[in-house]
Amino acid sequence: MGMFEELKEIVGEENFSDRAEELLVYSRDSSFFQETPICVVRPRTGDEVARIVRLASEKRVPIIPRGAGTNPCGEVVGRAIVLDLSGMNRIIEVNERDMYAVVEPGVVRDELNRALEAHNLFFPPDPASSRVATIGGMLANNSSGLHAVKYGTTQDYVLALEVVLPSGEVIETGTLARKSSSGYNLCRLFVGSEGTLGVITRATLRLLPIPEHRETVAFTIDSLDELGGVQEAVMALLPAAFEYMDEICLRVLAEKEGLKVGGGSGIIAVEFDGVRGEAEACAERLRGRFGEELSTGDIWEMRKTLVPLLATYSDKSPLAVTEDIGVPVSKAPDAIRRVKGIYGEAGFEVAVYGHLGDGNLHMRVFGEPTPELEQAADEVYSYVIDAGGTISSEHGIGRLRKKYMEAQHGPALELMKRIKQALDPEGIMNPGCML
Ligand code: LAC
Ligand code: ZN
Repeated sequence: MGMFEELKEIVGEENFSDRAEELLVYSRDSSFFQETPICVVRPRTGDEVARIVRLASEKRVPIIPRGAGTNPCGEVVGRAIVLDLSGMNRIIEVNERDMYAVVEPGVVRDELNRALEAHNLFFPPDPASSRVATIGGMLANNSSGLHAVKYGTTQDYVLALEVVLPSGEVIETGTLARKSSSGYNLCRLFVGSEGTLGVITRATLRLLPIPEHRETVAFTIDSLDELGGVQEAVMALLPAAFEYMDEICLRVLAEKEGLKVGGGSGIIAVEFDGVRGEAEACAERLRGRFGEELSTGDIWEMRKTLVPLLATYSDKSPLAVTEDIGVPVSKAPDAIRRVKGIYGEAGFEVAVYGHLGDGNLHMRVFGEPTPELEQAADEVYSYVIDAGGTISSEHGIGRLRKKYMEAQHGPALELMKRIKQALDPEGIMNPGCML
């Protein structure tokens, strides 16, 4: 029997495709990479995943696990069997007393939180793509987003994982206890591994009680020189979200979303949460201190739609190149200046925004992926590494940033390669990604 026939036998005819039009859809993620997969399979159970991976391992055929495909770094694009896990979307258990949920990887982040509302619980990591991003994708990238400044990242909420290893063998790692010092932390190894070490088929996630109140304050700034003072004032109050958007973002939000704003060269949006009186008091401390105060009605909705909105700014595409760099928090204002300077000198316009409370800056460069752009990106990354920062705060390495891994990690990269070799000696799991 040919491999396609065997795959059909595992997942059923309707969950297999090698039709050109479907392969075209799976040939892209949110990056500018494109490659046609060999075929697509949509497993429904962990057992099916294990059988598929075992088959791929026997046949030495590459395999790429995939969620919603929101990754902007070419992480799930390649000549491989694409394993679309979005159909494995059951919430298996919610435990209120012990505050955890057991979920399959295809559960969409916002849908999980909607289901958790009835239990007065929530899963804090909050990527801008939360309406579509899957838990599996978030685990694969250690995603975080808007609330990381107070709540941390996906890895901080993983109690246990079920993983199909590249051989097809299934392991469970972690416990239901809130903390553990037992053995190597394999959960942390698989989180952020971008589908290169195995397939996560089930996750036990730590949850928190929903805060009683959320209070938002947003205002404009007139110049980047104010950012240091703003950061100091906001960080001292332990914000739940702390976002910056530059002048291009401000203009796009005013034009397309009707944000009412008189002027300014950027926007700061801050959220406090917790007991009502305390959250309100924190916001009050910021009011009237900086630029024009903005109506906060849907500022977070606007913020979450920024990436698609930036596509309307120019007739050039808003490219994701150096789009989630991270620097020590206090260096963020300087990093914004440097990034704008580097791209500006190379002749590119760039929109910069991001999670100011984490020192995590996003940017979209308007243009084409030319050698000049790549050179400017090289410069940005080398500045970031020199500043003690990271080439990726939350989106992962994918195929886009592989070439910077050595500069970032030095000899530790060799150890990463040895781990990969130990777990996946045939190199079938998402080859070409990350390492
Ligand atoms: C954001 C995504 C790009 O924060 O991480 O908008
Ligand atoms: Zn982000």
